Amino acid sequence: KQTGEMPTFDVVVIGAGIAGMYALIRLRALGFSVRVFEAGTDVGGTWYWNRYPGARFDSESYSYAYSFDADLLQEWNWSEHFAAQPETHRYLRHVAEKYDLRRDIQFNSRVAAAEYHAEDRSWVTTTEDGAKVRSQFLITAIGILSAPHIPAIPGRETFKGRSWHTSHWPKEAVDLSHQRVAVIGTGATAVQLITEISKNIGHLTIFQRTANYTKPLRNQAIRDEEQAALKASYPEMFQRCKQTFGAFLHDIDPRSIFDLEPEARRQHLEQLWNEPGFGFWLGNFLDTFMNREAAEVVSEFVREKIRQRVNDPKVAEMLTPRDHPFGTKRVPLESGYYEAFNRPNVELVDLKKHAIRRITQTGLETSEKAYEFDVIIFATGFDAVTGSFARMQIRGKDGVLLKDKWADGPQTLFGLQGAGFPNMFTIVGPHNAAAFCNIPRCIEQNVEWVCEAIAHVRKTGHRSIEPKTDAAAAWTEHVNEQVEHMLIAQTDSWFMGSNIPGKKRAFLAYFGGAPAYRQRCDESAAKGYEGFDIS
Ligand code: NA7
Repeated sequence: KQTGEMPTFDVVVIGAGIAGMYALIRLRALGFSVRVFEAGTDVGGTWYWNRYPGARFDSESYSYAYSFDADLLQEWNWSEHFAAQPETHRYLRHVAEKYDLRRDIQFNSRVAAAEYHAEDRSWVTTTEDGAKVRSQFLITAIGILSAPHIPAIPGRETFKGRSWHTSHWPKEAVDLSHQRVAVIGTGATAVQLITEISKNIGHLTIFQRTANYTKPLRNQAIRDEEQAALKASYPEMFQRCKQTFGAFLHDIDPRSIFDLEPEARRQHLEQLWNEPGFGFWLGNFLDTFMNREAAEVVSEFVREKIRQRVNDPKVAEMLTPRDHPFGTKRVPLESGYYEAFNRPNVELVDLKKHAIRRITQTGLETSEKAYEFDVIIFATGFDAVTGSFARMQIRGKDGVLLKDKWADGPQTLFGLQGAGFPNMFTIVGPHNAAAFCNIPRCIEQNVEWVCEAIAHVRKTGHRSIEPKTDAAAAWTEHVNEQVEHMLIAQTDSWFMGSNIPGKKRAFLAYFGGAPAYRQRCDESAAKGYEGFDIS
């Protein structure tokens, strides 16, 4: 449809990752006209951008796939229990083809701005090339880790070698086999990356600010006989994911770690340690998330494991985390990370001892010495959850900028809508269960809820929906209350927004668990969208 010169749709979706793709599928099925804008050249979102060597699932592949289409589940064979990025991207491309999604997606189109027009209760979305479209509803499907963070180190622009952030890995093959390479950061991304590139590299220097607790991934190929059993188990598996705290196959153990005698405790931790995936973190005792003494037992267990794997005691000590309790930052899963530090051409620098001073034409200087590099890789994470919103000019009622509204921390109802931003929905937005979630499970729930809400507004002859101010305030308070007693709130991380200099420290996720979250969303819908103004 055309309004003057401006193309008009029922719904504009920003982002063609897992969330945007599913939103498109659902909205089409409900009969809405949709335009999706995607900054990249292909579908896939996180799995399109993060193509660095070693990028791979930490969720079991089969538990991560879309669950809404039984045929799709049966026709797709995952090759490994924790698939690597190229396979996941291939899977998402397959879904795009199966549902012929590309015809409604405009690629190479980063959204610069979106503005609410109260007079006709519509949104006008502007892409970076200046093109505008109008829609009644706007759905952001921009992910939680999609605004790369590169620290403002002086001199960065003077570096004569090559340099990039892990989420912008060059598309052409990169040969590091004779290069002097720096990696800055030791988070989940760096742990995967370092393990992989250290296998064939000239010289690798890793700049670590905070040592991390990690856990062996224990990945394996899926055998043919397993494949059939997995496929047969899908209904029960997704049912289980609906019941667990983070929608993973693992669930938090409600007991206290001190319910077990030391020997039994040790055996239990060993057993969790030997399991594949996130069980050691998200299947651990509840009090390890809340109680320092409980967390210390687990922290010490992991420290011991690290020491056993690193040959040089000095390096082992540097890699041993002490600044925060286990599990309060996202736990990276690894497949040979520590062995990388036993290689003669891999060096670890402790930035807590010698901070980075500046980047030079030929490398990097710390307070101790100068290093020369051909390549500097920033594995320095993301301005999480709210960062991607802040990079767009989103204006709601009365021209209020979303970035300003959320300057002291986000205010939303269920992480799905902000007060003052009618008809705009935020899939996996701030204060949503998604950040601790096996994310496609939470994405499916979010998308289904939002699409139903939009259909409801239409069906009942209304034009707009937005959270009541007091309902959004109450949700924000509930979110903060939930996390107050958790150790996570006392550690600096992207969950708390405290990985970004100058960003207001505020919890960005929801720690009440995915089942409780879903229940709250469903109850609201059942009561005619309680907490929302529909007009
Ligand atoms: P993370 O987990 O935020 O890790 C970023 C890393 O970069 C971390 O080690 C940071 O150290 C380090 N960092 C950040 N800024 C600096 C500066 N200025 N100097 C030195 N080091 C710095 O991001 P990832 O990409 O690894 O993982 C993000 C998510 O992707 C992860 O949670 C998974 O869900 C997938 P710090 O710990 O802050 O001292």
